[in-house]
Amino acid sequence: MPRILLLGGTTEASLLARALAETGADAVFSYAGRTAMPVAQPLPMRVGSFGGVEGLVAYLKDQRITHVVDATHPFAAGMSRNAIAACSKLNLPLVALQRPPWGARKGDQWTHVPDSEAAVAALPDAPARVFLAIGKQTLQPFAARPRHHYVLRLVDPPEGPLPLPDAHAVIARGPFDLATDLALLQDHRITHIVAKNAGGTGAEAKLTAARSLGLPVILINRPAMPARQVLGTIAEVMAWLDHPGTDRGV
Ligand code: 3Y8
Ligand code: NAP
Repeated sequence: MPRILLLGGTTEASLLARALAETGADAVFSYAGRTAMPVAQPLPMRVGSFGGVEGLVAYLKDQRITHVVDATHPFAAGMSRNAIAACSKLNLPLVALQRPPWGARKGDQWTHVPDSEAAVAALPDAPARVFLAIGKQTLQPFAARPRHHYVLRLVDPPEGPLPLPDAHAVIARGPFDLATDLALLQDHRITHIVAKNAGGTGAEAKLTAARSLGLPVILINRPAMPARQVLGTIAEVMAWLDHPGTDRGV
């Protein structure tokens, strides 16, 4: 009977948690504890960081974990790299559950950039009204362009002052829908959108709204990841858990 560690924090992780709970799987759902009140899961939860690779190795041993599913966000590169290192060290089967990146459609005005610094450089010189839909961890680079008006969307109210002089924070937790995101872009007279190429459905509404309003989007590419086995659907992960096979995924 496999004992599974599910590294969560995404829509796909929540869907997989439901599938595992329905089959009575022995699994633990892990959050980093990045938000004040993470959504409850139908599995036993642990919240908080592990303490680096060593902490994760100790956890995997202590908890007698036999399989790790990394269903974290494509931008949660630190956690994913640690999972690869720890599973390799313990020779544990690891698989990543990840959604494909978003692709532009005909007529979309998308600019792809490698990181937040390049996203700042891609903003116009003239003052703009920017929907900064990247959360709160990577806002600092935008302080270099204080003349723009920024609308941020955060999960929790900011604890201290934002690093941007002209910014308005919308407090909301996704997944988001088209009506909400259309209203946000129109109400705030947004002229540019900056987003991470997260993929998935939970954050896609702003791109659909931008498309219908003919607004330009600056999209930050995902960080590069070391080689690992990646699956795209819940069904594939469930099958992998039954037969992890020779390819341990690390
Ligand atoms: C703590 C768990 C589920 C998971 C839902 C998905 C969808 C809604 C859209 C916008 C973009 C953003 C942000 C976003 C989305 C889902 C998913 C997703 C983007 C929660 C959650 C945790 C987090 C952490 C949070 C980050 C922030 C990023 C906001 C829960 C709600 C911008 C990413 O305040 C902070 O410090 C927030 C930090 C990491 C990115 C950042 O760098 O600031 N997610 N988001 C997880 C943990 O503790 O382990 O609180 O319930 C989960 C979800 N957020 O179960 O249905 O699957 O992507 N999350 C991005 O994609 O760009 C919002 O506003 O349009
Ligand atoms: P990150 O930068 O890759 O992780 C930094 C550190 O946070 C990790 O090294 C680990 O600490 C801890 N950590 C991250 N995810 C964890 C998890 N699920 N369980 C336990 N510890 C975790 O991660 P992040 O980008 O801050 O993302 C944090 C969480 O938010 C993840 O669950 C991710 O899925 C979710 N999320 C992130 C984004 C995003 O844009 N980054 C978007 C949506 C959801 P130790 O090394 O000390 O163990």
